[in-house]
Amino acid sequence: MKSASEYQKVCVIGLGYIGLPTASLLATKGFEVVGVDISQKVVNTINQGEIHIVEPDLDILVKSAVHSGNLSASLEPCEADVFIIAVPTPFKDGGPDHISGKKPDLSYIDSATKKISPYIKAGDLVILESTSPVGTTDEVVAKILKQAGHAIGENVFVSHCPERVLPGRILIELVENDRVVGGINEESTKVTVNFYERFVRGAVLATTAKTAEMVKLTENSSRDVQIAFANELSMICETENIDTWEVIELANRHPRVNILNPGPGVGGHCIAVDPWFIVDRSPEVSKLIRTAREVNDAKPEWVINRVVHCANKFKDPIIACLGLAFKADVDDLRESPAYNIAKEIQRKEIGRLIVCEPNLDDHCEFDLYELDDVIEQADIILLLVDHKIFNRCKASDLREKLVIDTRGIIR
Ligand code: SAJ
Repeated sequence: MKSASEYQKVCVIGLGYIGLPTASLLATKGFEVVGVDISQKVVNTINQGEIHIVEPDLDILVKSAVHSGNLSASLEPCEADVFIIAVPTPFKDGGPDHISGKKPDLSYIDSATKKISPYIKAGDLVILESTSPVGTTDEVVAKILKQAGHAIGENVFVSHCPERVLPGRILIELVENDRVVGGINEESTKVTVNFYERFVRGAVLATTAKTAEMVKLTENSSRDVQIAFANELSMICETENIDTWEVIELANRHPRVNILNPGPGVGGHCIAVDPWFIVDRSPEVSKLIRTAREVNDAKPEWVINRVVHCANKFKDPIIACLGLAFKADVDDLRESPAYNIAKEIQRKEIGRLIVCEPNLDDHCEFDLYELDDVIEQADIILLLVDHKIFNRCKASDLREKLVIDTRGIIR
């Protein structure tokens, strides 16, 4: 085994929301880093010291990492001491299977592993950071490398260290959060813990690869189940004509109750995806996790039905959508329930739609308006995202309007 300081050159596969911040952080900490991506455009952008994703302060970090000479991007991997795989793990196309739910697509991990294999030599460390179904580190990554003739676990080390950073706070949480490290054997775990301890301020906690995989899926499933509880509660309160947010606020005054916030559904690439990785492997015993997914996935349709109900009270209603992003104060529309609801209102021609998304300058499908303009024009105000700027909306100023507030911020 090499000494910790000999793990100095790092090859990061996948330069997205996790790979790029990780690569640039390592470069600014003095590691020599080559970032690899399948997109020539992404590679060119990074080599010019620019970025292709939006995340606070990432532009400054990438610029300084590239200018220091420690970070470069390439279409091809190269020899390194550490290989970090940070590629997407989406679903396979097609709807949920009635028994095992949606199926994970591990093809990106598969091809990333095959791509780095020719560059791996004795003493190297391979880390899978992508959120993965239990067993992937062993059954996909280690297996492919073993088949290629590497002495896995003996002189080539393989571990899982799941990313756990929150979009919007990635650069802070990359350093401050505790990390969970699980190797395919004890040696792998030890080498990987030593590596992360060189740049993480949080604790680096050692376990097995399978446990580390399950920990990550558990974190996001736990949040999904809790949000589903809040979403179900909001639908129950609506039928009883009770203010959900008052119920939650008062219930949360109990010392052992902490209910999360309802919304128009759960978006993003993580919480709405990862629980299916558990359901897919253990469908018979993951009924609650599956039901939570279904409750959260059904919430946008419930919101649309409420809009239809309100719109029926007008001849040609003007409907103002406040927010398109998947959550507060980001510009990310990936898997956004707000965006999907807006599209559906437009498709169904429920009324004339006007949209305010303060974190975007423009959008190819919607004309975007200032907050004051949409409020003035609208008959129905549909608040979909709790962006800070929407806190300005006061119930007392909106008495003439019909308000559907899916986030409970208009008081
Ligand atoms: N949401 C609610 N009510 C809430 C909290 C969130 O409706 O009370 C909604 C949001 O509006 C959004 C979705 O849930 O649509 C997810 O947002 P989020 O802020 O809960 O989480 P993400 O997807 O941005 O990031 C999560 C984080 N996981 C946990 O907090 C357990 C992050 O730490 C992970 O690294 C990330 O998933 C990931 O990449 O897996």
